Amino acid sequence: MALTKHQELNEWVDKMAQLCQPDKIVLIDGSEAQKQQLTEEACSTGELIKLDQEKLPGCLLHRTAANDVARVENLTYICTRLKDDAGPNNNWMSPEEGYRRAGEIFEGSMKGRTMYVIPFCMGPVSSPFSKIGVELTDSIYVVLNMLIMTRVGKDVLEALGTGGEYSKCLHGKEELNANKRLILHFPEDNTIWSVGSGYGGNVLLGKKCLALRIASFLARKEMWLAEHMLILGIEDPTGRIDYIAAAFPSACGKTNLAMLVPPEGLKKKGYRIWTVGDDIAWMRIDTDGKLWGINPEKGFFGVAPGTNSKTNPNCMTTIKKNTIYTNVVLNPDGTVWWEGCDDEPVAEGALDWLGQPWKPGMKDKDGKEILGAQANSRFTAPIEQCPTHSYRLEHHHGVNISAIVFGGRRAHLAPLIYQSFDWSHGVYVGATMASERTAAQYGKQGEVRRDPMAMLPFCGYNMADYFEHWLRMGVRMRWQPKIFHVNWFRQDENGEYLWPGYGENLRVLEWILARCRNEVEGVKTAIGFIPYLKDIDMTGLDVSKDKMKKLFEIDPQAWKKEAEDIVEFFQKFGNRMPLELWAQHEALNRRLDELGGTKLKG
Ligand code: GTP
Ligand code: SPV
Ligand code: MN
Repeated sequence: MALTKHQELNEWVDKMAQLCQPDKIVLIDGSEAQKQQLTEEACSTGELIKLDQEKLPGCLLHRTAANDVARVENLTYICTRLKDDAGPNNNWMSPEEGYRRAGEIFEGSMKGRTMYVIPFCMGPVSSPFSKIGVELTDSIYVVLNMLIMTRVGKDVLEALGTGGEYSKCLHGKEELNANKRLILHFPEDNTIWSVGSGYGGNVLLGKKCLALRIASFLARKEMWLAEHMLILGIEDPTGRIDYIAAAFPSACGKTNLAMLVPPEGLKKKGYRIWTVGDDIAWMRIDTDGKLWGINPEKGFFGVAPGTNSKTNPNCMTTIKKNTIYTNVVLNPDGTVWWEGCDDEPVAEGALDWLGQPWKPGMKDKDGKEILGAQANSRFTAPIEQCPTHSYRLEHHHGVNISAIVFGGRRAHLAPLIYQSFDWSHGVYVGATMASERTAAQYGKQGEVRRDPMAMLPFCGYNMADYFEHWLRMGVRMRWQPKIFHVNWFRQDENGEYLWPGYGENLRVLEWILARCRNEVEGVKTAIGFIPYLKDIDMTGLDVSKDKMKKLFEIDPQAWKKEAEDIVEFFQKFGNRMPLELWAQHEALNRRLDELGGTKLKG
């Protein structure tokens, strides 16, 4: 019997099966029974470990290979016909070379294994926002993660019909050998080939590969935006909800902000937070001329270390059941542990993320503390388990976005918050973002790198064209969201964070909303508007005036230096770089000369 009613899809699956030579092909139907059966199978082979089913019902643990713990930007390629279309922001290979090189690795790689066929939808099934993909994989871990992260199964095939369009996604674990690892995107063919990895963003192909790299390419053609952004709603006591979309680089606070709990001091104001998404936003201009966004995912693939009941209580509730943990510590009682969770580590009998006996305080031969959980260890959990999940998650055109917030991890330079002067300047602020590298990707941790709109690793085409696209989107909107920049990570001279962050960030969001509603004035500085101190509600929070001054300090010398770094970055794009952004750059330099640094005002 044919696999599906979609003839061309069946033929593609056959062709890929001929290449990979699996023993069996199994269609994933989204049913609970099939999920249970696959879970049992993976537990019997050790691919997954069942956790204590009373304390953590439906929860599983997975350990990746030791060399396979994060996205691999150096092995990630955009395979367009023309190298320039991939741009200096991407690694490039010609499509021929890509198919040939990966094809050699895929060849016969599924012998003795099963190939699972996962029809999935990014966004509510049948929404005009949504895109369908089909992922072929030989990993049950991938199947079970995709069941949490995306909409999978029969109704997706139904929506696809006999000839609908879909992204062709092929994944194979092969030997999990870093020398045989490639993450390839063929945007002109709507195709993704990923081989040799079993880790998150490399293999859950609906996520970064489709929903950002391929989708950003499609979004430019179709005039919408596919962004590395959380979306959250803030409801005030009158029932008005304003939605904010925010782009921070990997492991820089999207999940935390998306699930924010109002701090004690602001509780009596009666805000309610609604979580729409924590990683990806797809946004379109609707007939009302406003920007509307959906979260194309339906689960979280979030960072474990540092997650606890103080920093993110909603998240802790979310991950108590039906959650897959990756690369955390296994306690002897079948529960899990990670650095910065609620509990003390157990003294005896725990296994670290590699499955080795581990005790707190253990040191390696250089005297460095051995982490129990991998620094980029994660949890996969359904969004509907989040106490604050938005009731509009299934709404086919999402929520109206009032503000766009960019932000990075900057120990120095960037103030707590500033607002761009207008849309074009806001695009410049996004395009000139920079952040310190985190454990979410291989590379030197802590090094500041330019990461425009938090999309450097995820833009599926030449970023100069992407900036142009952002500028054009602004022109097409009748009501443009206001654009802001935040930095929760500024430090004092002792390396201590100046701002307490997490729930307290609501105080900054309040100012953002007040600005969107034209309720407060801003102080004009060289880089944008900053708040009058009186307009940030500090009830119940003790941050000294001196610290506040440091948080808002704008050092013209340091900014001049930053401006030079920006020139170097922009120049990489040659004459493809929009002139508008060069004009914005000159304007910044001029303002730095004229206005100098900050004068903090009451
Ligand atoms: P990806 O899933 O990789 O895209 O990351 P993300 O942006 O969702 O990052 P996440 O919210 O998981 O935060 C990553 C790290 O930043 C965690 O260790 C958090 O504890 C820390 N963090 C988040 N918000 C704040 C904050 O406001 N202040 C400080 N100091 N740390 C924060
Ligand atoms: C990120 O690195 O930005 C993530 C995790 O959200 S991954 O899915 O691995 O890309
Ligand atoms: Mn991310």
